[in-house]
Amino acid sequence: MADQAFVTLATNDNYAKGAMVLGKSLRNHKTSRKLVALIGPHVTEPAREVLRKFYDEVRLVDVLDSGDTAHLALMKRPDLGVTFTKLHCWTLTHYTKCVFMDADTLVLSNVDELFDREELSAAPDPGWPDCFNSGVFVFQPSNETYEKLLQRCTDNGSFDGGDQGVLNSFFSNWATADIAKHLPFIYNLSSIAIYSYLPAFKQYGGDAKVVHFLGKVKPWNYSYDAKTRSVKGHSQDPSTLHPNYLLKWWDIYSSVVVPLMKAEYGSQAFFSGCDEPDEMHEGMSQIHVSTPPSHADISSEERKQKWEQGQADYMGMDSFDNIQRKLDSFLN
Ligand SMILES: [Mn+2]
Repeated sequence: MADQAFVTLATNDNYAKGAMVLGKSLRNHKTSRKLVALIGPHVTEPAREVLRKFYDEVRLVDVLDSGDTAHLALMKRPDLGVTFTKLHCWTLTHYTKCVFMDADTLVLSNVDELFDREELSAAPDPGWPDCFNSGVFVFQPSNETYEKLLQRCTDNGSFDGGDQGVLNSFFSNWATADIAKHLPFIYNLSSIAIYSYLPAFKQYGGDAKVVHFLGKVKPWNYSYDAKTRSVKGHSQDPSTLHPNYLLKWWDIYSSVVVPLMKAEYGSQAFFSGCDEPDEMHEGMSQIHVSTPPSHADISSEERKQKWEQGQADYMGMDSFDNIQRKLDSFLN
């Protein structure tokens, strides 16, 4: 199985957090395949280091620096930068077959059986089911396919501005040609579907194997109360109906990813998104988090100590605005 891999993509540190949780969820469910993370140049060194703990291969894709077809394509279509980065997965020719998974997906059980499928297998998109959703798909790395995809991109662009449009135009007979290439929806379940067809979700949702956090608000945009183990501020989101997926994501993130990120950042500040007041007294976990504003009256010595322990009060006293004001007062 060394010639097959799950592949994901992180273009910044937020998506890197998603990739870490995805990687950990694949490991938790004991995949026998390799794990590959493609990263963009904006992913910082500490995040790369933590990604390496979950992924067998962390590969930098710098389209601007590649000097090849992708670079030329980007010159003509600068709007499609992230898309070109994603298409790069076809160049992983040291694998015979791969499953691409977006960094905003989460695996709920072992999904190695996906490798029984052929290129291009994917699940229907909930918005337009004759299109496949490009958050999870089976593909076969090939430089020839890669070049053709880029060519298509440069000539025709993308009808939706992203990789899903490009891939659906390229694999245009997906809807009708071969039902074996239609992955069951439980391999790419989005919360949008919970919204639009609740009875079906109640009937089949329990079989879900992969959750896709589709839409603008991603799991890492919320914050989490580690003390009560609850995700905060998601009342406007459809996932309120079944917030346990979001909770599952935060469970892995807060217990496994945050401690590794803290260790990697060292004395540098890392904003985890976890609130955990009074952790010193309760001894609940090793997660070091921002001090809640209610602690605003601590002495400056105490505050300095907290800052040095990586417990800066990002939302309050140590917020960027306050730091800037301080800097301005020195400069003026
Ligand atoms: Mn996605």
